[in-house]
Amino acid sequence: MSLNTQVNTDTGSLNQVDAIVVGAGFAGLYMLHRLRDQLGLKAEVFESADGVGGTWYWNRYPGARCDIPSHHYSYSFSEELQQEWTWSEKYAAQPEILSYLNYVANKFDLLRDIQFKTRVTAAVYDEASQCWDVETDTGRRVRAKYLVLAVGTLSSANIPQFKGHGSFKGKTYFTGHWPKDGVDFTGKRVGIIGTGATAMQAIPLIAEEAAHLTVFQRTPNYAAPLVNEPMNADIDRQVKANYREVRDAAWESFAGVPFDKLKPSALDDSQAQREAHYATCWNDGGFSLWIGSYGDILFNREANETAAEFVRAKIREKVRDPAVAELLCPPVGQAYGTKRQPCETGYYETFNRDNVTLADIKRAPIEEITATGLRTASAEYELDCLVYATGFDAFTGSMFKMDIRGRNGQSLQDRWSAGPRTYLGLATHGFPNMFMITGPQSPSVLFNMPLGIEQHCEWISDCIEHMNRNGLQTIEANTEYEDQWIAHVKEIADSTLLPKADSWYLGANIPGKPRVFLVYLGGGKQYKQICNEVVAKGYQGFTLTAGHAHNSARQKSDAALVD
Ligand code: N01
Repeated sequence: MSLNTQVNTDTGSLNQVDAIVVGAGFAGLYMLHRLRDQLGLKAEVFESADGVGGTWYWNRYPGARCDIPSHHYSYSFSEELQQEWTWSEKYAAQPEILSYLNYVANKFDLLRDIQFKTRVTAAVYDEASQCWDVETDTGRRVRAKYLVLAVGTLSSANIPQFKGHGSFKGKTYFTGHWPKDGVDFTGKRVGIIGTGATAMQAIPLIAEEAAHLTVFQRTPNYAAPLVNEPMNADIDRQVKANYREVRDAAWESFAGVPFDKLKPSALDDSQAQREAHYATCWNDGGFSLWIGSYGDILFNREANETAAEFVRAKIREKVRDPAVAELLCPPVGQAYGTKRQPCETGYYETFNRDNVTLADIKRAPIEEITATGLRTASAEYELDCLVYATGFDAFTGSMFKMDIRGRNGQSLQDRWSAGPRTYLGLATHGFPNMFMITGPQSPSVLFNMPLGIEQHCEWISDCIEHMNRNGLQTIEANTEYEDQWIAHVKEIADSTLLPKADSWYLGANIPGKPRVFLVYLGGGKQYKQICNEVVAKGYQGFTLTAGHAHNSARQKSDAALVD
């Protein structure tokens, strides 16, 4: 049994539940399962889409697939689930990942507590009740003791506002909001803006269909081959027979996916040895070159340049026209892997096709979107379809779309005006009982997302269980621990080359966004240890309170309800 009542407030009645979760992707689904099925709480999930999946619901563009092997890119919390789900490819494509998440939602009977087509517009902390009052665009008003933001790090699209934005009379598509029924580009003149991980997946497939594809590239990117293949039945059997060990090995690794060829320094090897080692990692595919080749390439410029030059040589090998190859090669000075390394399948070879043109919009920027296409500083492009693969307002974009107000009516956006301030990427001062899953300053996007999400959901539900068992009403991060955490995240990041790149890890892709490195780079294992130590030390760095006197009856009842 759990709390599920109506309460009367100054502004009328609203439903009361124990916890509200925003978002029904990997994070929201597992959070609901933990809170409802393991703690026995009344939890409600709000999701703006009409189905589960989060990022995997929206990103249906051609070629969308994970680039961490499917066996790793999945939940580990249920052995039964691990055994009964079989992936069809080494790296699952978006439709299969979405089917998986639907399967999970059905298997754990989650759908009945998710309100679809419902966007949370505001969440305001009410000092009197010490609860969160949440409003939605469907007019729902719900009060909850706990608010969990499971909104995803890459959910809010970055749509550049070029002059003439909206005036194109052809079809405009956004990769992060792709039509459910797909798009038929047959016979069309297509333009795509962007050459990040998304565009690199989409471009080869769009090129196969379109009459002509123009790729508008501002910054060339270093990509490595994905090397996808149908699932090998023997590997699947082996993994399933040893899933515990597979997951343990993932947690032992830096990014939540094990690589077994990592050597300490690129500079310790001769050029021939290095090239052989890079070639092996390149052929392994995925992130093997990026995080599985040499330990110093993301720390030391000289070491980094050896990897960068290896990739440039591969691009020159693959692309027949030397001028196009040069344009696709990131220049010396643009370090390899300091922006997230995309994984590609036939991307570079696509530029050998007669129906594909590469437009350099660094040299000749886009000046205007026109009714018939777009105009750059050097040419006019007539198009039937224009695709924006221009990335995301990462980490904070989705949070700031809601009016989140903590103590004293302070908005999250105001408190974070100089950049996100979190403790462990899980909580922020002034916003009691509000948790973030894979929030800024946690390992998030530089760790295997499903595993990182599980660790956060478990930490949060254990914390809530602790609070309810002990009759506590609020938990709030302390500013001095927040300061220490922010400094710690920065110190680790600054020891690497990553903050030197203009990447979305720093918000550098969004005009006006504070430039703050938003990922904890100490590795998932170390991060998990820190989170566990915080708990072992009695939630060190948090203030936990028993709440107002008038709430004491409720605290007791909460405690009784969950015990
Ligand atoms: O976005 P991006 P993405 N004018 O920001 C260009 C994850 N992901 O969606 O580099 C012209 O990387 C921009 O140019 P520039 C993954 O973590 C995972 O591709 O800023 N161009 C760039 O080329 C990834 O890192 C998978 O100069 C403009 C592109 O648009 C993250 O999502 C698959 C522009 C944006 O690249 C984001 O990737 C795909 C402007 N005004 C993505 N604004 C998996 O496999 C932007 N651009 C799991």
